Formats: sequence, structure tokens, C-alpha cells
Amino acid sequence: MKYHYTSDFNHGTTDHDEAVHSDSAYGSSTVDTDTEDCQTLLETTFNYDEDLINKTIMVGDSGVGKTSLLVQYDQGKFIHGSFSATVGIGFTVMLLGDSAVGKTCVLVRFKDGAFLGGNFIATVGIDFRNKVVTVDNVKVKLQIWDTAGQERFRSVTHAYYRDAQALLLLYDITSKSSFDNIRAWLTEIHEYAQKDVVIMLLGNKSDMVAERVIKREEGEKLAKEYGVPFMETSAKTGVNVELAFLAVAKDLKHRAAKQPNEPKFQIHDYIESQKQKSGCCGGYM
Ligand SMILES: Nc1nc2c(ncn2[C@@H]2O[C@H](COP(=O)(O)OP(=O)(O)OP(=O)(O)O)[C@@H](O)[C@H]2O)c(=O)[nH]1
Ligand SMILES: [Mg+2]
Repeated sequence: MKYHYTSDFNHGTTDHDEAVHSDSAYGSSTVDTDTEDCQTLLETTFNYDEDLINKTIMVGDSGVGKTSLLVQYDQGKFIHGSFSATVGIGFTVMLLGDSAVGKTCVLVRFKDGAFLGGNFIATVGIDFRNKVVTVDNVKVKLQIWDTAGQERFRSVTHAYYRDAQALLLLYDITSKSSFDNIRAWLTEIHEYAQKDVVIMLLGNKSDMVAERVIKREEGEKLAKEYGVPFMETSAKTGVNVELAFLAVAKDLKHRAAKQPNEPKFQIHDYIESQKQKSGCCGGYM
């Protein structure tokens, strides 16, 4: 299968921390990990064969200079200053759903705390952003893949499913077709994604009360049918956006660090408990 692909993207499957820009190399120990804003990976540059997608992983002891080497290659400069180790635990989360449901806006809200209003610019191929979150006092890096919902990019998205550990599947509560298509998305997920992938269904644009055509109960019912957690979100107001990513990060982290006799992390219960904490007026519509 042929894809259009840019030339120099390194997509590590096992050690994302070394394959993407590191937070530590840029002097930040907080959350910002990518220096360029959304980097479009797939452009109409030249044809690329799926099997030849380049994957380069840098390995070596902590402190040998893997991150600095990557920054030098990427930006042509050396970052002076104190060394801080790249966080060791990282997961890949993929955003899926029809075009215009708000995937990019949800990601920007989570990453930058802002709402991308104005003209809608459809994502081309796949973009990515990194964000480090703290889960149970452990730093967890989420590499978030923002896919294009447009049909013509579907084959591109398929190539990335297998590397995703969690999928946030979005519909727009003001668009019946985007909701109806969720079943088709779930079929596709079962075909292409890892068997144990964490899936969460999100009904986005919950702020658009007057335009709503899909009731919250309908979203809940569909999610229950497929056994996946569900919540309504708004990239505009920020409602539940952070909770969605944190719940997924918590689930993945628990899976990765689970002791043999430790009970399984219950993502449904966690979401419900977090919702209740916000009380009546937290906007969990
Ligand atoms: N009111 C409101 N508008 C939103 C919300 N999320 C997204 N939008 C608007 O919906 C439109 C589409 O948002 P995008 O995030 O670009 O959609 P997308 O799912 O990334 O679309 P593709 O990249 O084509 O797959 C934009 O005009 C946004 O401003 C939301 O929560 N509330
Ligand atoms: Mg987009």
C-alpha cells in the first residue's frame, strides 16, 4: 500500500521518549514536550511504502546524550543547562472520529488549555503532540496522535492503529452522522488496533446545548453496548477534556506497573468518582 509521507519522521514503537522530542532537553520539567506546534507528518511530498516507514530508536545509558543528539539533528543547536532524565514511561494515545467532531480542538485544549475557534482547518494525515502528566506521583508521557477524520486519509490512519495503546473515539453531539458512524469506527478499531487497546467514547461539543441532537443517554447506551467508558466533553469550555486523558493515562500506567495480586484498575469507576467530585455544576452534562 502506498502512502504520501514526509521524509524524516522517526516513529519509535518501543521508546517514544527517545524517538520524539524530549521535554528534558528543552529545559522544562513540566508538560511541554514538543518544540514545534503540531507537526504534520503526512504531506503530499512523495509516495512511501508502508513497510519502509522509517523507525529509528536511540538507546544507551542515561546521560550519554541521546536527547541532545536528537535536538542537534532536529534544530542544529546544543541545549546547555542542567541535565534532566527523559521520563521513562510513555504511551501512545490516538484520537479518532469523523472530520469536524473536534479532535484537534480537544487535543489543543488538553495541551495548551486553549480553544481553537474560528475557521475550521481539517487535519491532513496525522499530527502529534506530547504531554507529560503525573499519575500517582509518576510522570507519564502521552504521545497523542491526532488523526484526520476525512475519508481520504483513512488508509493512512490504519497504518498507525497498531502502535496505539489507547484510542479516544469522538463524535459530535450536534451531528447525528458522526454518532451513527461510531459503530463503523469501532469495527475498524477491532480490525486494525491492538486487541487490548484502551478505548474511550467521547461526545464532544457538550457546550452546544441548543444544537444538540444526540442525547447523553444515547452515548451512554452505545458505550455500554461496547463495554467502553464514556463521557461528554467540550473543547470550548474544557469540560472533561483533562479527565478523559488522565483516566486513560491512569489505566495504561496501572497496566504497565501492575503487581500480580493488585486489583485491576477500574476506569469506569474512576471516571464516575471524578465526575462526582465536581458536584452538580461541574458541567458533566
Ligand atoms: N462549540 C464547540 N465547537 C467545537 C468544539 N470542538 C471543536 N469545535 C469546532 O468544530 C470544528 C472542528 O474542530 P476540529 O477539532 O478541527 O475537528 P477535527 O475532528 O480535528 O476534524 P478533522 O481534522 O477534519 O478530522 C472547529 O470549527 C472547532 O472550532 C467544542 O467542544 N465546542
Ligand atoms: Mg483535526
